[in-house]
Amino acid sequence: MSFRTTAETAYVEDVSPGSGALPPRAWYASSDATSLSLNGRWRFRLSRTADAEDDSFAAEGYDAGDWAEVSVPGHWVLQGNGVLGSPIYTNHLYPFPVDPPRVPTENPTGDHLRIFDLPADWPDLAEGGAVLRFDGVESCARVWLNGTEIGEFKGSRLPHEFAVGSLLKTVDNVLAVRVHQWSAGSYLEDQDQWWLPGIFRDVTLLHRPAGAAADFFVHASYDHLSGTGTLRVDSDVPGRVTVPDLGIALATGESATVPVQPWSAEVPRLYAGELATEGERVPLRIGFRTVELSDGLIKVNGRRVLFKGVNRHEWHPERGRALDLDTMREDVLLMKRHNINAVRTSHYPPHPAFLDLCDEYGLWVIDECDLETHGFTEQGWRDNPVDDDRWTPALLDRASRMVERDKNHPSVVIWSLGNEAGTGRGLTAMAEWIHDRDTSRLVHYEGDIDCRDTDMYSRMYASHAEVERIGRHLDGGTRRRRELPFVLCEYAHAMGNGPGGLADYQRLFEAHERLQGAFVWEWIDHGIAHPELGYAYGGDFGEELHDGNFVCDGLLFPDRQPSPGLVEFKKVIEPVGIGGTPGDGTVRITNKQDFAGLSALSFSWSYEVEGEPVESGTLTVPELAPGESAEVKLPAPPAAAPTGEAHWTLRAVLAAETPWAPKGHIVAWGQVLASPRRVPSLAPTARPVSDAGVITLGPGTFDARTGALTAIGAVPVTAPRLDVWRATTDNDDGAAWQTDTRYGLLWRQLGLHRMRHRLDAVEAGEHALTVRTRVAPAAAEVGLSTVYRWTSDGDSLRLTVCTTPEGDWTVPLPRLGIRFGLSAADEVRWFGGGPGEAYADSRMASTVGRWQSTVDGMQTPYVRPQENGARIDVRWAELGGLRIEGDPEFLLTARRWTTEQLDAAAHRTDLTPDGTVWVNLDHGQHGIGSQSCGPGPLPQYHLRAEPAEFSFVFSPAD
Ligand code: IPT
Repeated sequence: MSFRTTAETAYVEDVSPGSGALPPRAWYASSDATSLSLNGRWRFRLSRTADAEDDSFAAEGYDAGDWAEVSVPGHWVLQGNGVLGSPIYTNHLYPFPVDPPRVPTENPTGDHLRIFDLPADWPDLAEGGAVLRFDGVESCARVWLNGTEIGEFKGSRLPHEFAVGSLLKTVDNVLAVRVHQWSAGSYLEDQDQWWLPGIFRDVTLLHRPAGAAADFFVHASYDHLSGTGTLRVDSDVPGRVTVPDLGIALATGESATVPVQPWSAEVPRLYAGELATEGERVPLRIGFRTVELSDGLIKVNGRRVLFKGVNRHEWHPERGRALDLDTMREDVLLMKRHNINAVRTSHYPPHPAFLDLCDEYGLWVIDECDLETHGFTEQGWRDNPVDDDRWTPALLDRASRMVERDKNHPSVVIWSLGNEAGTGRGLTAMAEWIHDRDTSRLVHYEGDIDCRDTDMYSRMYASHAEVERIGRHLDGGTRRRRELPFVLCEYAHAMGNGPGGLADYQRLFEAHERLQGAFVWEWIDHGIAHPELGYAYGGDFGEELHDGNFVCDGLLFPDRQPSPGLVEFKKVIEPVGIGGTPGDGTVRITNKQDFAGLSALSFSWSYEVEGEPVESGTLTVPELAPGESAEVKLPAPPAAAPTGEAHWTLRAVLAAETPWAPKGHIVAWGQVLASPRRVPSLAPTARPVSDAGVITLGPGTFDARTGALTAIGAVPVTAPRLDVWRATTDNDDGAAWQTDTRYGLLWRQLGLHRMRHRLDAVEAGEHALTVRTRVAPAAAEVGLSTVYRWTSDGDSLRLTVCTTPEGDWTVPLPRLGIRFGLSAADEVRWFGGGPGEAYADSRMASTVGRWQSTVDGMQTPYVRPQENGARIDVRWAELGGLRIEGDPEFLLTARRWTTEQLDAAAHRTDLTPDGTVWVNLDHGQHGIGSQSCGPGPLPQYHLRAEPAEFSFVFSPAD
């Protein structure tokens, strides 16, 4: 038996973009033309192959009464509880044999049926035409209306329109859409995400009155020297353009120059206007801005801009890429509230409404085409469609569908050809077409290392050192490239705990003007809500090939709760710098924005002793132009302040409500030490007393044979002992292709997760109990000679830990500290860094203060469990009836399971309380870095195996 493509289904494997669709044009919502949304419940039938069923279902009168139903927009694999197939996650591997343009015979095919009547207000069918618009269908669709085939198309995240006026009826219209999961188009859509077939964006029927606007291009530039804007609207159908606020009234094709306020991401001034053609009025939202390459820099309105960006995939944990407006708005609000000013729409044009929000709230956008052929890297890019002329029409079709749809958005400042598609003639053709069609924006593509086709040098995951070389123009490369500005289109891989190293990158971007910023990979974890697993990731649906939790690498958890990475990012990219030198009575305020002054902000100070506010007031900050700084005098410390460690906490908050956050929203902050900490002292006066196998020392009770602490006062404890292991993070484990040292693997090879504790001596001395041990893994010569020295003043108990590495340590330690167990603990209070987790290279957002949480509240819900939740710089903490003071400050972690259980868990639902609260007090932890896709922690954040001494004072809490 042989399988073959029948003539009926040949279009599926045809490299062409399709047939029957109208030419691409601007996407807009008419003021007066009627439209009908065809979103809602559709009849649905799934077949295993493209040709299993004939097209009789498209005929009028077909009875689909026994079919299933799905929601449109939607992906059928997310709607049938597994009955309608399931999602597949691969990063770059094609989940089918690579034999372009052929696709597997097993090609899940969803027949969709929708019967509809025209609404009562639909104009007479004889007047004007009608257009049927699909905003997104993955990956290939064939469409019939009332039994007549109207076309087929590919290009999943791009709009396709069909003229259907002559086919419409008043009632009982039958819209039939056959969607194939795999098509030739799939080869162009190998983005790192779930493969999710379906009609996942809106389906709309648009009335097109006679004389309606068709396509139009709003050109609105800004001359920063004269302060004027020039408007010209080119329209296929002539008409009049009015902008009442500017007194503009002119014909299409004509231009007017008037004084305007420019549009920027910081101050997104939009002017309401209208295009009126004979048959239709179209609302315009005009933002005047000029994007140019000048002096080797990307300039907007004459100024260098710095992108503080994220890569945004469209994601919802239940609905996949079928996003509603509220979810899109939530993304934009969360971005604005976290100081983000730019988005790369990785790796396809988003739902068009998202760009309206970017215009309105203010975000710079790199609009990226729906193109990735990453899987060809497996064969050295041989047969890559972007270097094969047969595919060029499909590439040009994609480029034009993006540009034509989105060209009227002021927020879009850069077009991107796509992602990870190698290089080739097809990409060059796309770049040429785009440059020619739209001279008012720049072109981006990362894979073009020589920048032949692009207007900027772009890279992903380059190390700090390399980025610095690029910033200093020491990176070599072609002459063309050397003259171009630089962006990191992806960096700081936000998978699991992390990213670390953000602040070190930001310093470089602020120091070198060629470095125009960067886009964190990525915005949100693509976890799929799952009844047993919490959130599913690759492999959880039994996929043959998959890339595990590499799909959960965002700054937001799947439910859109900000992860610590986002909180860190907000701090690192804050638009106002606030810092000072301890003790000099001033604070330095820097306006780090590109356009705006400080008038939207108000500043305050708070004087805090031991984290408790003593007095607060407003700080008068002079108006500062972008880039300017001033030293601002702090008030005298409050006379009545109690003694103790004190800080000035300075905040910049919104002076008034904005469209994206309420008045008082904290935009930026800083702390200045006012009076240093005094470390706990304890006079060792108590003596160890030995009796019946038990040693007591002050409030401490010990096993006399092992020297193990068993209780502090009335609080039973599982004895503290040295701990060097952490449940490796995704960044510790690193990506398989990483050539740099992947410490997570080396640690495990060395056996740091199975350290043995050898007891050498228990010595009860005059004023101390000393326990000598050696902590080491089987099969290795390395070890840590570790001495626990206990002293007491009768009320409190001090533990001093002294460790000395032995042997040849060639790796840093994951952590260095002690772990002990409490039989009960819930509330946790501490003075130190908070409120959230922080590590050596992800600690900018940690504020010194008095914090309170619970053991459960201290867990960070990474989709794949791993080390999390450490609070840094803790001076003292109270939990489980104990007060613990550190000398020096320590990292605090408390959880209801052991590190070993955390390490073994694949999903959060694998974690169950084991009856003990396990507390880690760390002298240090290894940095976090970004090695799940980028560089590891910088050397200064490595936790070297070195002699160390640290201590804790334990007392029963009052
Ligand atoms: C880079 C991709 O562009 C992006 O889609 C995503 O896969 C990211 O990596 C990792 O999460 S490609 C890089 C691995 C070379």
